[in-house]
Amino acid sequence: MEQKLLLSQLATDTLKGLSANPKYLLSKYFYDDMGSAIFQDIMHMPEYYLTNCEHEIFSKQKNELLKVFSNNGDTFNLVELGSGDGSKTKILLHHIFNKGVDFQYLPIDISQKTNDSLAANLKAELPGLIVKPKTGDYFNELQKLTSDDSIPKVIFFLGSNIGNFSNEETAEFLGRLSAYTNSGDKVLIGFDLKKSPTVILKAYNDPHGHSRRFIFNHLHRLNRELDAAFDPQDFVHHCTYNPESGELKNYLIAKTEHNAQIDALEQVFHFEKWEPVFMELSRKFDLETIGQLATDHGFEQIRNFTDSRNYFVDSLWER
Ligand code: AVI
Repeated sequence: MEQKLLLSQLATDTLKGLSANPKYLLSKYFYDDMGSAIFQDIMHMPEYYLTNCEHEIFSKQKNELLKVFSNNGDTFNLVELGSGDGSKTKILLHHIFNKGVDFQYLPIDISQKTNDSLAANLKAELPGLIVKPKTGDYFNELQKLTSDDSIPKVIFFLGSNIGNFSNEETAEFLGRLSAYTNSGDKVLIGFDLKKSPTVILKAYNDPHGHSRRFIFNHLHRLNRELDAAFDPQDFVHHCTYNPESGELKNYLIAKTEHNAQIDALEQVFHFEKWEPVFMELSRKFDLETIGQLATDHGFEQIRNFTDSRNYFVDSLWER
């Protein structure tokens, strides 16, 4: 039932995106099982500095982080939106648990499979920790938490996932985050910062080809799930970085003029030679913009935790 619903949403969004001028596809569809596995490869490569930076911030500043999460060891719920395998968060979970602080970990993820494996993993690693995974939409789950709980929350949204949102989506996301938090609740949001364009472009145009595979997986997914007939040979991956706006953009560009049939949509799409299909935005921020986002959405910025190279920031805000 759920599979059918997801499929029809994919079909609807694909029809809309490929009928638009200029054409686009939505990056949220990168993350099927195959795409999630490729993203793990991306996170493990040295050029993709984002993961290492956040890992460094958590490893080196765990004491300071805990101090701002919990005044005098007061209890709290640590909620994580899009927890995935929780690899970075585990550094903090170990630390907070070992300090004897009374807290529960509530990871929220869209994938039941991911949640099950995280829960099993934490049970083995930290047997005494209370873990209550929630599977589903971030805000549906957050709403349930807000309505039935008076324990202060610290909400994580890590990895610069926020960078994949357009300005409108960012405003909507932060607006809803604000609506589902109470006075005194805190949020920790990971933002990738503006830096040398060479460093940024290498992270998204890596020599191992993982980023290319990641972007192309979208076409493979359409071939698999919508009976599309895309030939990856007809496209080339291209990424651009605009140092003024901080926008890293991923495209697929048609190498030849051609048609591609999508059976599930009963439609043929025409591509001109060198026609771009916009695939993903990955925005890089400056500290001033981050502070502005906090105040615009009713949060007070408490502290920025940066890595030693100032490549990345985990920004802590309070409602
Ligand atoms: C998930 N997200 C934060 C990644 C990013 O860096 O924007 C997705 C990604 N796209 C290409 N490489 C990684």
